[in-house]
Amino acid sequence: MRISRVTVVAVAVVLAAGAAVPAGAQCPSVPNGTFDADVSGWANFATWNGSLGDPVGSDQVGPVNAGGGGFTCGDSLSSCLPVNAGDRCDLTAQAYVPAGQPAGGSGELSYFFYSDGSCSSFLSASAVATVPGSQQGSWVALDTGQVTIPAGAHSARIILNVCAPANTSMTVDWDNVVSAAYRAAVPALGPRALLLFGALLALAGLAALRRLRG
Ligand SMILES: [Ca+2]
Repeated sequence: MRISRVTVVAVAVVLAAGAAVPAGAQCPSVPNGTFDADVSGWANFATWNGSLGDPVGSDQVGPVNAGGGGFTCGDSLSSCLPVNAGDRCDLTAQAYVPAGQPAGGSGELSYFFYSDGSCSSFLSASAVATVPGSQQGSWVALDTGQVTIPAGAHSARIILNVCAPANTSMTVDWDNVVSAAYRAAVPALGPRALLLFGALLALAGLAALRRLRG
């Protein structure tokens, strides 16, 4: 049985699409990222809020009180999570800044990495996704984008950070914290690319027909 050029092209397209999605990595698994009933797995500035969430149940971080000394931050820390250096991960969450918060404050989402296995020896912090204090009254999706677990890292914490400008108080609610393998967005084909792709398939089909008629 002869394999037509159309089949070869179709198989190549399927293989190329598959290659755009990287193999899964073992990313730190978020403890209780939906805060359905409590904030178990989280410590420090971590108070369960049963009246706010998406759906209800969130981690209220704050109030962080800054005195005259300047910008002050407080963290809600996840429990210590094992990581594998080189894995590519992506950290996402939703943040809610209640009305009346200082516009100059912020909520920040990131990983902290440690060189030991028990989150004792700080190594580095990942890229940070930020909600500004001025974006109040709605749930805002935050995404760190691709984070490569750094060489030498053996454990990590997820950090829900809230920062207040001098002489203010800042609170941010958090929900749906997810840590997962990073998946590159596969670019959608535009109308022109689709037309070109269709024309190429048609040409390949015609060539195959001519060969069959011999
Ligand atoms: Ca929730």
